[in-house]
Amino acid sequence: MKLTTLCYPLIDGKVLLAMKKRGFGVGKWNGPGGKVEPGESIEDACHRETLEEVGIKCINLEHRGVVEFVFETNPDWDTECHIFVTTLIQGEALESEEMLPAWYQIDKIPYDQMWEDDPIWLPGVLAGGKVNLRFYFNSDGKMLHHEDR
Ligand code: 6U4
Repeated sequence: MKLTTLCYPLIDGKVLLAMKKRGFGVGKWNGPGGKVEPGESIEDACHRETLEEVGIKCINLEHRGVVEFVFETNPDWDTECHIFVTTLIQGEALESEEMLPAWYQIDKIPYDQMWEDDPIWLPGVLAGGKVNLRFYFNSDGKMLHHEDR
């Protein structure tokens, strides 16, 4: 299963989300992130993707657990996604070809424009917790059920 990352910069009660402009998950708000490349550590991938996609450097990445996404009819999409939070960043979030960033108050996160699993685990992570869950999706990207990993 491929390894991916998601990063949630969290500063002064606001979280940096970014709208995916193309490819997998297009039109959804998510953390910046993407695939871990061969030979790269998971944390290095998180640093690289956040810099590439929204132009900021993460100073104190904290690993907050794993969310596994299983697409029952498209196993190529399955991913073990490592979740990070950073409370210190360098630079200002900037739009790239891949993502459009925006800061959201934690109580105004646009969950209706995000992956269906996000409201289940992201609030706990943003409140300082960890996650270790597996979610199942059908071929339309509709969430079916979830379980502990
Ligand atoms: P390319 O286009 O190859 O550069 P890359 O940015 O490396 O892509 P991509 O877009 O395939 O990777 O990564 C998918 C991203 O979507 C990962 O950060 C994980 C995330 N993701 C996948 N399923 C998700 C889901 N159900 N809920 C969620 N994030 C999901 O919150």
